[in-house]
Amino acid sequence: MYKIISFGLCPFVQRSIITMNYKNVPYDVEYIDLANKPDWFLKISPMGKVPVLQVDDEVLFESAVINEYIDEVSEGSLLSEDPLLRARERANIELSSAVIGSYFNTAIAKNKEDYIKCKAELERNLTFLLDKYQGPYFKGNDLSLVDTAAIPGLQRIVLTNNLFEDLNLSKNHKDKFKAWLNSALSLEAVKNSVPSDFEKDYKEYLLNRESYIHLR
Ligand SMILES: N[C@@H](CCC(=O)N[C@@H](CS)C(=O)NCC(=O)O)C(=O)O
Repeated sequence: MYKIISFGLCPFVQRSIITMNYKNVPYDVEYIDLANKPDWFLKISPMGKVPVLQVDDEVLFESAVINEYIDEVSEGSLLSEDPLLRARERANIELSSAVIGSYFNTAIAKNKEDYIKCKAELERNLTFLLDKYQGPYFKGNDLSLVDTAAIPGLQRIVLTNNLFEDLNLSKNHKDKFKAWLNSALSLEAVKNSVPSDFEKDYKEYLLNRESYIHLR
């Protein structure tokens, strides 16, 4: 049985949970407090970050790598067979990480100037990603590792005080965003990928950061 070391609000952990849920791979979860990392965790996590996946005596880190591993050891594949398509999917997984990073910087920016700067970066990252969205999932009818990597970021953007409304994206891109998120949120694998009080806890966590988007 796999064991994933988790922090309930972490989007990168959620990526791997979605992948394991979707591929029916059984796992245990152990939550840790990132503000007070236990010694045993620091000994196994090279960068002190979650997720970490324990596979017997081995430890895997980095959500994108964990997801590819899970995909490879389970039935079917969430990456294309064609090398060029597969490379493009991996590139878009990386872009999804940039979306999460620029989103988070926007959500926690302390002043208007930083907020606008980070938001512009988020808009740029999202525009590139949404340009390639086919619908209902990223590459069409089949869910892929791009979806499992991107969904946690999309979900958090709409949970953040007026941020989605504030995004300077075309109507077409906003429609694609909503369509993608709706398809994702209808999946059991996604519904069961966060702890039960996730929305409330996440909003509270952001509010406590006293960021520009909450105080303006
Ligand atoms: N690139 C990593 C990012 C993981 C990450 O940033 N995790 C955050 C929580 S969401 C973390 O563990 N932060 C702890 C720290 O930096 O001290 C991945 O995809 O797994």
